[in-house]
Amino acid sequence: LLRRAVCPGSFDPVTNGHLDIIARASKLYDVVHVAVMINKSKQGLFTVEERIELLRQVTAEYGNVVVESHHGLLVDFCKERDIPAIVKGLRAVSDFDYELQMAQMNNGLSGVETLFIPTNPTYSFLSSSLVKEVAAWGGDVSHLLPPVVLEALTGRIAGDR
Ligand code: COD
Repeated sequence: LLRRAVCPGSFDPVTNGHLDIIARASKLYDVVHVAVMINKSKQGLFTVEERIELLRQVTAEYGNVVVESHHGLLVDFCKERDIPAIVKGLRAVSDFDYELQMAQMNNGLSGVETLFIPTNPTYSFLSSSLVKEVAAWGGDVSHLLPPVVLEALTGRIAGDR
């Protein structure tokens, strides 16, 4: 029996912070599903297909990571694939309230468990939205993103101007 977990998120785009959690989860489980959750009310900078493509490129080296998208509830994604565990990174106390709420809701809905990995302190301030904002104003974010993601982000911002 393969032990499976899911790392869900928006990944718009994937950062070194996300990648740190995915890499650590990939050492604990046989298969890690990365789920790009589709949120119709939140238009991203990257399309879901672009986010998946970037995630596939930067997770290829781990060998046991599968990247997929899902439109709907995370618990249904888990049920369809027999995934008993959600793995998430916890950055700071500010993440905790909302993460606890979601963990309890998801457990109540289907019995799925949520496990938290403490963020690498190097990335504790890092989020996709801050990276996009800093990059849009010409700030250096090269130490916060994998090279292919930096290239895609720089290209997208130049195209928007
Ligand atoms: N360091 C470590 N981990 C990080 C970092 C960092 N710097 N940044 C993000 N992470 C981790 C966190 O665990 C985070 O939860 C995850 O990566 C994804 O981050 P984002 O910003 O890409 O994604 P979010 O926060 O928008 O994701 C929210 C979900 C899409 C997971 C959530 O809304 C969801 O499950 N939606 C599906 C619909 C559903 O089931 N709703 C009911 C929920 S109870």
